[in-house]
Amino acid sequence: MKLCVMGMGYIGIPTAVLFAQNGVKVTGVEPRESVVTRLNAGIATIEEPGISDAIKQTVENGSFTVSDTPVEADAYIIAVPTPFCDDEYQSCDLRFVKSACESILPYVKKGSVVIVESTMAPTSTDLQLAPIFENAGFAVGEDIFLAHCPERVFPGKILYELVHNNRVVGGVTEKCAEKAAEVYRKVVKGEIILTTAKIAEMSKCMENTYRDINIAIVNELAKICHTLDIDTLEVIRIANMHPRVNMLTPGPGVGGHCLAIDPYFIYAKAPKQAKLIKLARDINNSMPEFVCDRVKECVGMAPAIIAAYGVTFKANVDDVRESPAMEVIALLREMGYTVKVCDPHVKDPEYLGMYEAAEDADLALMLVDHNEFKEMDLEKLAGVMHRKQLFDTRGFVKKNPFLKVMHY
Ligand code: SAJ
Repeated sequence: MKLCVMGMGYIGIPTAVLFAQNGVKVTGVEPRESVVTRLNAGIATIEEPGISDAIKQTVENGSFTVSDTPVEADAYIIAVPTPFCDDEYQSCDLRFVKSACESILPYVKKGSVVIVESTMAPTSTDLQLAPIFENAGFAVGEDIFLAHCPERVFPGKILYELVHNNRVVGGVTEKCAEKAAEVYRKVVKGEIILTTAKIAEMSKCMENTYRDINIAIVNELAKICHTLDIDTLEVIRIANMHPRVNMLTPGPGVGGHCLAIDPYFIYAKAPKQAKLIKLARDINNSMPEFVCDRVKECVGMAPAIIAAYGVTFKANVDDVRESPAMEVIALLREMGYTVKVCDPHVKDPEYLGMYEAAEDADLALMLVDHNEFKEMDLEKLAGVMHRKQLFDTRGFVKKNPFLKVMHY
């Protein structure tokens, strides 16, 4: 089988190498020239456990190559970004998905399978993508087979989850779903669930919305507990001892390219009904400001020096998309504070080493729970600080004799 994967990002690359490791000849397609060059040299362009070796091995044995143009293939997997539009509802922007579909039109032949993995608003495949192929003369479900198979892997565990997770395969027709399922059977060990394209779209958006709402409730709890002077993390620890309660962890907000975006895709389709969904988004979006208010309580008005730890949207990744940590840092600077930043996962000439960032600082502010920060020598940290205090928005730093630790 020949496979063409459109989009060499966080999903496209691991998907491509996984198929390449399983006897499929894979061409990755990517417009960014530097990414094409680096991948073809066997060099990883994303941070993800195991990905470097997998790229190197599949490029060296010739099963994975990358190009800036599509090729003729038996199956196409589209894994390009779906940002939100700059409109009132932040609806789903299908620009990149549509242009990927259009760019493969000259190569698609009778019998080709086209699978879109990018997250999309419900009804996008049936109403927006199928017509692209129909208008080019292909009968979808007879000549070509179009399906939406949302990616549901967890950054940090992508290579494992691509194989072991259940896979939802939503066809425009039943035959489309069956044909797309055949493609995934080559690599997936989890259950393959056949359904319609719009159920697949809605279930994917809803999974992330469900998690976003669950994070919103603990973030709201953090605000309530702050007002009432109650220890939030202890409340959650004890509440979670109930057999049917499993509260998540509050943080500086919700980021990444999934939870912070997908709920809007549903909201934009039914704004009058999607009240809770929108409220959860608003609560999570308000967290960076709440963090800044807490910082002001700790150090007083500017000027003061803040050492900010972590800029990524979550721990142990290099991804800063929609990162609330970035927003906190920008807001603190707007408030007049000097913010020194440390993040071992992100290369930036401005970023400092772990203890260097804390020199003369009035507060160490934990925004991401990277492993490096969990292993920090707190005595050494306190030793270089001006005021020995730490505010941990992620709840991982334990009380210690060297500095005062504050949580939500
Ligand atoms: N977060 C909290 N508190 C928590 C858990 C997460 O504040 O208790 C924050 C994180 O710090 C981060 C954001 O939420 O800013 C999202 O992180 P995440 O770890 O919840 O999820 P993602 O975005 O890395 O991956 C999610 C996953 N979806 C679900 O768990 C329902 C993953 O399975 C999906 O494949 C992925 O979205 C996706 O691509 O849609």
